[in-house]
Amino acid sequence: MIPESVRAWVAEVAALTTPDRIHWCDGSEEERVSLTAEAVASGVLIPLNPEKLPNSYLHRSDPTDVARTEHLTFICSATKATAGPNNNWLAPEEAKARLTPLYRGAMKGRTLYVVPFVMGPVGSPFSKVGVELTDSVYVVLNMRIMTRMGNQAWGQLAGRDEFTRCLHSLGDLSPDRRFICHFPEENTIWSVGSGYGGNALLGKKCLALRIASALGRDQGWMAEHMLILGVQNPAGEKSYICAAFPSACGKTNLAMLVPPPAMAAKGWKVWTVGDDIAWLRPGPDGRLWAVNPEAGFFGVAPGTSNRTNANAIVSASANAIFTNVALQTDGTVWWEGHHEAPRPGMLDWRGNLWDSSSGQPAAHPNSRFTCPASQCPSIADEWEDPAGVPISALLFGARRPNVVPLVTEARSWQHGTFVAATLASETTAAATGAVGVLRRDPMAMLPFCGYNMGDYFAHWLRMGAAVPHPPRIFGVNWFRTDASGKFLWPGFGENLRVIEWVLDRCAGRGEGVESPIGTLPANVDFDGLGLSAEQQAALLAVHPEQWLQETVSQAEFFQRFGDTIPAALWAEHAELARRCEA
Ligand code: GTP
Ligand code: SPV
Ligand code: MN
Repeated sequence: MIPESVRAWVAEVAALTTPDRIHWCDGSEEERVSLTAEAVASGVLIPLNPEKLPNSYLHRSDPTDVARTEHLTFICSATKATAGPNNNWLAPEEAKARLTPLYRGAMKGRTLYVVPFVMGPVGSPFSKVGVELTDSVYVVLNMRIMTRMGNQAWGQLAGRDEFTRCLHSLGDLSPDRRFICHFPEENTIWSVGSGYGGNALLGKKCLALRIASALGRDQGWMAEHMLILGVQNPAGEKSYICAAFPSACGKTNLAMLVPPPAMAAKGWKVWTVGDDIAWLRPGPDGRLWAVNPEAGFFGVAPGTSNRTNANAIVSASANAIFTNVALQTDGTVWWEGHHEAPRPGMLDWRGNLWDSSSGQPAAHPNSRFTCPASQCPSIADEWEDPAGVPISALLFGARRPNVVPLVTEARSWQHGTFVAATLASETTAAATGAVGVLRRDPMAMLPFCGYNMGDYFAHWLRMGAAVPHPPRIFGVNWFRTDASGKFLWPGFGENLRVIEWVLDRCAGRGEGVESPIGTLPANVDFDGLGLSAEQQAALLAVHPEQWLQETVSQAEFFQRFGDTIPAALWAEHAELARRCEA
């Protein structure tokens, strides 16, 4: 069942990395038990309270290895132009010359785990197979949750040679010897020097976004940094939407939205299909259909509570791996924004006694929980449907303290592509580097697009033209603040009020008011939120002079991409400036 090409590659990697032993993962429960015991014995995992968090563990990563490292992430395509200004680029031969010495002997004293996995439902012709070779048992146990891992992947391959070769070693964990390299032309990923999240769980950002985006360009589909949500209105009409927000800007939370009591009482229902990645392709009905290629959640812990995201709390209440959270004395976990109170004796994410007066967070701001999607109380029955779900609307949102209103609808697919291509957000702790700096993050894909973003925008325009009934496109912003820096919008469950208007627009209902940047809602249901008339107006305000300023920074961003920016997007840019001046 295992292709000869896999055996040959494993032998080649073993000769280079010289592990003490090789373990071929089968994905079985016995294997999970024995690998977990191994991880506990070596201190990689700390068992948590078996009554309160059954079968769950804490992992503390190296303190210098706590987030994706975009400056150490490379696209190694044949030419720099195909990688584009949005990516770091290395020539494939040069990347291999640099990384090979870092892999040489790197697995001495360690086990080489062979981790076969499927992204997407098993048996679906659209799913993709990867094989990750890694020396991290933490990576294996996370991949077991995040993907369909084990022998089923060999079945999915059915003897074919079509799989992504994912090579990973912790190396010495030094940021000076850390590289995350993608070879789209060889369907290969090489990662070394990090054990964290998107740097090391290679099925996620590396395969399902960077490699997949390039495949989608060639094959007529799209790999996007989007959640997938099912919504049923009181009339019983069920619709699906996707939403792209940059890292740590609210996808998991929107995906698990709990309708506020007043809307639940009217009959609103919400289901989760995916929380981070969507693969979209044209369906036979001329709409775009979305599949969640993942099998689990790798969610941001801070801010997650019974009040903000009860579904995530339940999802991660068993069979979970927590990374870099704080540890309470009773073997439960804690982070900033948790609904429980921190108790004396709590250990911080590094394992030191936490001093609440230190001003230091107890959990790392990018601490995370990994848990199976099947445990989510709001998971949709159809979440593993190989055909996916038909998408009515695409939302693009980010952290914008000012300028961007709560919601606007784009005038067309082309205008919506422009809105998405000019998305900007304050940076977060999900990647190393400064936090709170405004940067352009088109489609929330700046760190994840595996090729030149100008060509990616062209692909978006082509996809819209290829689909007779494309989703409507909306811009949203949950993060607008008042003069004192306080969020104007309550967010979380209340975001369903915005979605109500979005779905009304998709159904041809929903009153709108034209503005220079798109259609604003004539009325959002603000009832019961305690917002003053000024606050309501501030949430929806569009100031043409601020948007004229935006067009300057949009132009600067587009200019970096030279003539790869489609003329249609420059036309939308000119049109925005014209409308602001009018
Ligand atoms: P990645 O997993 O990094 O791709 O992030 P994500 O987009 O899934 O972000 P997530 O939903 O985990 O949210 C990140 C942070 O934003 C958490 O601390 C949330 O509590 C907070 N957040 C999410 N939704 C809202 C909202 O509607 N309003 C406010 N104020 N904060 C929110
Ligand atoms: C993100 O940073 O967007 C994540 C977490 O979803 S990671 O898997 O580390 O990329
Ligand atoms: Mn993400």
